[in-house]
Amino acid sequence: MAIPNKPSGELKAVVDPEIVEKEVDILIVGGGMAACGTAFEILKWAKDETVLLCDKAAMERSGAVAQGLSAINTYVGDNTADDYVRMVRNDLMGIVREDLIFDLGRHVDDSVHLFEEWGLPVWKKTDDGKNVDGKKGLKLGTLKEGAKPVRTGKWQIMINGESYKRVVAEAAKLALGEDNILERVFIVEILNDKNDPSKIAGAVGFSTRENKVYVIKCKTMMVACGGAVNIYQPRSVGEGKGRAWYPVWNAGSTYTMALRAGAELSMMENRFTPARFKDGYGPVGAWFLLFKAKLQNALGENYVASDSAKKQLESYAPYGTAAITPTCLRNHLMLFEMKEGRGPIIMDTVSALAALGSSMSPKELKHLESEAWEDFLDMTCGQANLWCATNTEPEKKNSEIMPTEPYLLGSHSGCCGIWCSGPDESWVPASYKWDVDGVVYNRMTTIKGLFTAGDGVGCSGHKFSSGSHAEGRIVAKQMVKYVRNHAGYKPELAQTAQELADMVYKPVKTFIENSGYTTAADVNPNYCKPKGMTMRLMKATHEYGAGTATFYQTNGKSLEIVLDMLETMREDCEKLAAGDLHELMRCWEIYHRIYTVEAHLRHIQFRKETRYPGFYYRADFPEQNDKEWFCFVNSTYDKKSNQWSLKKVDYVKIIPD
Ligand code: SFD
Ligand code: AMP
Repeated sequence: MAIPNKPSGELKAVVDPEIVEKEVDILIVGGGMAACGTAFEILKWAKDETVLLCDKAAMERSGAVAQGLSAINTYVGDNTADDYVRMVRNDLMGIVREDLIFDLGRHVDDSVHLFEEWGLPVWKKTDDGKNVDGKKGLKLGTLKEGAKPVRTGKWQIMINGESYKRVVAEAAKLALGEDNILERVFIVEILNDKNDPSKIAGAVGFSTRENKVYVIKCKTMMVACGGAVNIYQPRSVGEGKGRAWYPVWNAGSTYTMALRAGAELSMMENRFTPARFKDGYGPVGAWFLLFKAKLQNALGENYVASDSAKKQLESYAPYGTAAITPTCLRNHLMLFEMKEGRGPIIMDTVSALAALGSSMSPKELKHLESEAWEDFLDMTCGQANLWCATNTEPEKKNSEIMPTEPYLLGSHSGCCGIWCSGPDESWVPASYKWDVDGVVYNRMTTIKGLFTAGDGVGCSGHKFSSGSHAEGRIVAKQMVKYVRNHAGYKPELAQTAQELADMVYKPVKTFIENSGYTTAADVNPNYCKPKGMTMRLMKATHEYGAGTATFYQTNGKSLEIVLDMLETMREDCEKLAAGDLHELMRCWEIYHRIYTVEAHLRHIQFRKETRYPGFYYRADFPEQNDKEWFCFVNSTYDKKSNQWSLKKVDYVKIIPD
């Protein structure tokens, strides 16, 4: 249940927090789109089983959809699931898990229909081809009844989505029941079974509002804590540093907790470096697809249509020459212009709105302009603020577009994540599915009983908000099946509850024991604060790990240097100190970020080619090398020996071109 905000200030942490022990059958870690899908679905299948959901924040506004969204980017509608696979495969340069993507494509629309049923306003197309927004669109019926959505691209539909997350969370909470939900509980570590470490046995976390540690035993668990943000130096510094495109609160917990539990990761080398409105991080999709805006270089040229761009794209055929240019290659073209000295890149909003408005009445034109603002007010309101602050009226003044710092995620236009079993169907290759005692569990990781969804599932990007929800629902059913098939399993933890609490609260003890040595709490010979560690991490990845400092380039030597720095940072995390509960959360966030970015860079080090030009470049292997690298890269980490192992895994094509 949610705990109200404190009247003022952060709660001081104490050395001996209360320990709360719980035992449930099913644990859901995270409260975002995927977890809300699971929460909504699970009690339909779990009749006698107990379920608990833990979110580090309050579900109404947690995760990537906190600020709302203006579009649902995956709605299959009249398209086919096969075509959805083809689109994702092309966008991600060929190497994807087609079983997972197809499985998602055939289920995703049902979640979108539910969102609309729960009150999410969806734009509609009238019979005479006009766009009407959500409220007016109600008269035209629902998508499920056959009303036509306003398509921006082939897969995306427009919504009035400022309250999207509230709508989805409300349904999730009502279905699961407040008593089965712990908000403001940050999960720190997944716990393997004492007798069989290949199995899941529970998790440990702490409240960010009370001095309490939660030790939770479970038979099965889903980890769905989103992607990883603030692992690279953002372009904005100083007062703007807190800004990012993806949710600043998601700290790679999904990947770090899974890898530390021994789960195999896949394609962690993939990242998403989105092109966004500069400094405000406003998404570009609606501008490209709905408003049909074009980009210009500094010379006012439509560089995307130039001969040099064509030549660039041809060298990455068949993806570069496909009807829709993959997201990374769109970035590559932009970076090419910038490196040639023809930046900055400008989005011509003025011409786009003028062209659309040319056949409109003044009233319709006003509405169009308000849609342009609403796109950001519903999703990234900082961008609308920046427009105000810079006197930008998009019908009068163009805006700059810029590739941002990199993010790690598996649900948007990226595909890093955890290696998961596909569905138990004959067309799914044997290497894509595995069983526990003869039963295959869809979306189970390589650790028995540990599932993931949304940003957590590797090799299957372009799920977006709707697909993440649908995937969470798929996992719900699988977890219930797992629990039923393991009814006799008694999870046992290797550590006592007190040992776990001491581990979680170690930064508090470090602070309390040492803060008296200095007058300034942030400067101390015996500890480091998470803020300092964050700066250290960002500087290292920025300079050596293909951050914006080097136009996203790295090479073998730089990787050696940064990986060495990360090892030292992990050692120094032993000295992290937290004076209050918020800072304790920051300590564990930075710990999660370091492991996650280390996995990312180890994968980049292993893959000796440049698979995603525009997202990152191996300057020492600048080409795409299909002969040697048209395969997945998977990794595991052994926390006892601190050893990483990486390997190639065969790609299997399922859906023909
Ligand atoms: O415009 C812990 N996304 C878009 N999706 C769309 O469908 N349309 C869009 O328009 C999209 N765009 C967009 C998007 C996201 C953002 C931030 C912007 C714009 C500005 C992407 C989707 O939002 C995304 O795909 C899904 O939300 C992913 O779902 P999921 O469940 O994998 O992640 P989450 O929703 O972020 O939730 C994570 C949850 O985990 C919690 N959490 N809980 C406990 N312990 C820990 N250690 C935890 N760490 C994290 C979080 O609190 C949260 O509840 S556009 O750019 O294209
Ligand atoms: P974005 O706002 O960049 O996150 O994009 C939203 C959606 O539009 C995603 O499905 C993108 O793949 C798609 N998209 C964005 N820009 C383009 C473009 N120039 N061409 C084709 N699809 C795009």
